[in-house]
Amino acid sequence: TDTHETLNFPIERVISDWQTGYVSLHGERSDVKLDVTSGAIPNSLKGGVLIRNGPGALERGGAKLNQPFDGDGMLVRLAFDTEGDSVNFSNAYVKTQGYVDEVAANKFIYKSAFSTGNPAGDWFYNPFDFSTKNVANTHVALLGGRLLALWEGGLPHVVDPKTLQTTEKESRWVDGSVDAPFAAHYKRAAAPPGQTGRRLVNFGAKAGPGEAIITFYEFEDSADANGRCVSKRVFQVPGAGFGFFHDMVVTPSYYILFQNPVEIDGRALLTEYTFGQRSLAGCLQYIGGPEQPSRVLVFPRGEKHEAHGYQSIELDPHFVFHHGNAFEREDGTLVIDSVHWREFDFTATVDVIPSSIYVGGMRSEMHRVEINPANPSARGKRQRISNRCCEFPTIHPRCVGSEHRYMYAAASPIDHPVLWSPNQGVVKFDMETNATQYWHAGDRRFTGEPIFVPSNDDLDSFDGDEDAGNILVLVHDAEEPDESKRTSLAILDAQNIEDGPVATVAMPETIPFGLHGEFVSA
Ligand code: 3ON
Ligand code: FE
Repeated sequence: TDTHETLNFPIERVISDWQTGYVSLHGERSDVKLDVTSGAIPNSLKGGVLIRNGPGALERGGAKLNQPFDGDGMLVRLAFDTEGDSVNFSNAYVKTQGYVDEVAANKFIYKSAFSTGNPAGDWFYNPFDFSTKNVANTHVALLGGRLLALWEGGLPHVVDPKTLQTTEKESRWVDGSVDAPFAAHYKRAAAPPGQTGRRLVNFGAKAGPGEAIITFYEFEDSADANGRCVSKRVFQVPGAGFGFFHDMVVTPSYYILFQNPVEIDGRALLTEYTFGQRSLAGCLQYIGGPEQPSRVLVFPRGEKHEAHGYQSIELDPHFVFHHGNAFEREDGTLVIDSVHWREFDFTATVDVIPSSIYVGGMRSEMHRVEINPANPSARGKRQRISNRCCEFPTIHPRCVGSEHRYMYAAASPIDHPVLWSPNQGVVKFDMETNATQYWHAGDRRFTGEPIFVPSNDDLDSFDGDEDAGNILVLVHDAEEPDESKRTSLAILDAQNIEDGPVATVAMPETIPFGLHGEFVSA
């Protein structure tokens, strides 16, 4: 049987290189002009802006967080010059109350959702404090001319998309429509049948011992609208209280969530969590198995299915954070492409990573699921698309909710059914031919979320190639000797990713590994 050694893959060095991307970038910079390092900026990006969110600070006052999901949200803004080959760089923290207080105190004060150990430094970590610091670190959404900094455990923060200054903490939005918690993964899609315009669709999932309360929102999504909420539906889902709903998919007639087989350890909650020795997420346990399936929850969207409740369809057990897309076939079948983890360990941290984790373990692979909402008692069909482990899937924005041919994701260099490793490139899946392409960023380089930017951004009347566009991805270079200059932006031609970047832009600082962002055209 293969090992990383027989594949000649230096897994130990790759892991230690990868850990060098989990750093902090304190302080803020505005309007740093960057010239292109190689190549030329494609015309369709010119005048556009990329804004990305992610944990910016993993230590404060000498204390460290061992789980990057808890880092305070830091926004990076890259504005492409309207004509030339330069890019304007800014970065700023979301001014959450927790960030403001902790910067002033120069130490961690609040409990965070994932980190184990004791970042506040006392033996007891805020006993009987059941609140969790809203770090606003997961994603951004431009809506009604404002930027939302999103985190799925609470309310969004409102930020000025040009200056990155926070204008409103924990906002219920301009029309008061938003309740906590408000998820970090929305979709932009066409309005449901019979209605016009485009929508930003999001959800919120309130956890609890008996049930989850799940709310779906639709906001007007056009440049001239203020982003008001035009639809809000609330569902009670018994037994789904800790299903860990991170991302969603939407089709013309449905909102779709995957309920993960996760339960809360009640004893740990009452003892260690209550007395401040364990995080809330640290009390969660993956319990997938023959008797504990995953579930697809299918909720009605639009008028067509108004009278029906939701459906819950079993799938073989796995854990999902991110979906690529979903669509409805003519015969009523629903198809959902997502990254499925074999399992998920909520106590995992980046401090200690044994290379054995990259032999089987928590590997994350692209899967296609097919279910029939007319026959909800039948377990859905689940098929693996590729052995190449990946995360952060994305598609052309015009395909959201309809059939897509191409998908892109950050991916491992190893294409193997058992062995895997951190993401060092970008994979492109062709769902029609089942072919995949992979761009390798470099043996000591690591890729974050790829963002697809179509060369034609008219989403309503479009007949061009689905892969006509560029992929923007931040790359961390562990080999760069200047520790403050390890990040660059790579721009790929989505039709030829294997050819490597058509342009690269070196960043003025090392940007810690981040989460999600979006590109807004001129
Ligand atoms: O019962 C719930 C428990 C809980 C932990 C209640 C809850 C909803 C408040 C909650 C909070 C969940 C949160 C705040 C989740 C935040 C997740 C987050 C910030 C990031 C997730 C990232 C996921 C992935 C897959 C990252 C992958 C990274 C790489 C592949 C980079 O190498
Ligand atoms: Fe995410």
